[in-house]
Amino acid sequence: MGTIWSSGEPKSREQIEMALPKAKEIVASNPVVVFSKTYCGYCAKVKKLFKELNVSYKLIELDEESDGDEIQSALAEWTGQRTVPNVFISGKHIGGCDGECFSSALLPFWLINIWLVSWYVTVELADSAVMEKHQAGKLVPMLTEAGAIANNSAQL
Ligand SMILES: N[C@@H](CCC(=O)N[C@@H](CS)C(=O)NCC(=O)O)C(=O)O
Repeated sequence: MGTIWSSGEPKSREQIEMALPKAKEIVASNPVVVFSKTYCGYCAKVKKLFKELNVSYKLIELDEESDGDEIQSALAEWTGQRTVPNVFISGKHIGGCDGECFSSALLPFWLINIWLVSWYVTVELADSAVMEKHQAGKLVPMLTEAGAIANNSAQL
């Protein structure tokens, strides 16, 4: 099992290349997929929201899979996102929970007045995360269209 900061030994190209089709197959054959880790607080937040919204989704706990590290590396190559949760709806990469890491990482840029670029990147990344999509009212329609919410009265 990996730690919060690393996911074990670096994976070989061959291992990643074997995991990539598996990750793609999981995403292609399920309307909603959450790649998660059991101890991850951000993942718990997304799982709690999906439970409240009554979402049917495929949950892959990477720290419980024998090839979880390889799948995580394959997802990183495929989507550019290494962290969990890593959420897909209708085959589309949605992103993580709330993008907090990205925003705080941009603080130094604000301090040296590259405010325009920082603003653009922050908005782009924030909008790609599950919580922001939900706050913007975009998540439930996506989930409903994907057939993952039976009754879209769940407008929490
Ligand atoms: N801002 C991200 C943060 C996600 C995050 O930092 N996840 C941690 C686990 S709690 C992670 O993936 N760490 C790297 C790893 O476990 O390999 C989000 O909201 O999704």
